[in-house]
Amino acid sequence: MTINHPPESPPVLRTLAGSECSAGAGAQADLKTFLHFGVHGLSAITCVVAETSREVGSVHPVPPEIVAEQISLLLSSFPVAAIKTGMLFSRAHIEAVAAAIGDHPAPLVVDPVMIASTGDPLIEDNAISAYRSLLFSRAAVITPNLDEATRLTGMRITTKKQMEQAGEWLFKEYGTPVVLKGGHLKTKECHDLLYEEEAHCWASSGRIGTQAGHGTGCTFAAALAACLARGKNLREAFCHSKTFILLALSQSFTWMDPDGRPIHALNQAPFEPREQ
Ligand code: PXL
Repeated sequence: MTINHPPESPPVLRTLAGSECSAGAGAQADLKTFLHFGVHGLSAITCVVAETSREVGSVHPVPPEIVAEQISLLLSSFPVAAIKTGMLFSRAHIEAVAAAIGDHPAPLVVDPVMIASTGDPLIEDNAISAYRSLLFSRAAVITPNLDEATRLTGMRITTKKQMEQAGEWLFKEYGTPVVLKGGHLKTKECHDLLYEEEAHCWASSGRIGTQAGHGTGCTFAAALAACLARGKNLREAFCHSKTFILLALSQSFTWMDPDGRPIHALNQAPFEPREQ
C-alpha cells in the first residue's frame, strides 16, 4: 500500500459575498471556482439571499459587525493570498469590510455587484458612493459588468468602442485596472476587456448557446482572484478566467421546475477537455 502525502498547502483566498442558495452565483459560486483552481477558499457571508436563476426572493443582511468579525478572524488566522468582494449590499457593509481589510497586502478583487441576472437590485442606492470612496482605489482590479459600468460612469455602453471609453474612464477615475465584463453586449461574439495603465486587451469568443448566464459575473471575478492568489499577473489571470468561464458555461446545468420552466446553474467545476 502506498501512502499519499497531503498535497502542498494551497494558497488561501477569501470571498466576502452574499450566500446565493441555488449556488449558481454568490459565495457558493466563488468557493467552487476556488476549488477548481486549487485554492483553499474562505468566506465571510454578508447577506443571505433566497435566490435561483429565475427569481430573487428576499435579501437578509448579516449585521455589518458580524461580517467584520468573520473577516478579522480569518485574516488573523490564515495566510490570505487574495481577497475578493462580491455582494456587499449596503453602505454600512462596505464601510465594515473596508475597515476590516485595512491595509492587508493581498491583492483585492472588487466585483461591484449591483443587480442580479433577474434584474433585481442587490445593493442599496446610497451604497455606491462608499464603493467609490473606500474600495475602488485600493483594489488590484475592479470587475463591473456593463450595467454596473453604466451606473458608475453614466455612459451608455453598447459597442466595443464605448466599452474602451468606459474602461478608460474608470481607470483614470480610480487609478485601478478594470476588467469590464461584456457578456451583455448585443453582439454575436462575447467581448471582455482588461484596461490597464499601459494598454488594454480584449478576450473575445463566440457566444455559448445557453440561457445559463446566472453567476457568470461572480465566477469570472472569482477565477481572476484565484489566479492572482496563485501568483499570476493580471493579464494571465484575465486570459485564464475567460477560458474557464467558457468551459463553465458550455458545461452548465439546466433543470425543469414543476411548472416546466427552466432553471440554470453554471458549472464551476467543469472538465478540462483532454488533448486527443
Ligand atoms: O451575480 C451576482 C450576485 C452576487 N452575489 C449574490 C448574488 C448574485 C446574483 O444573483 O445572488 C449573493
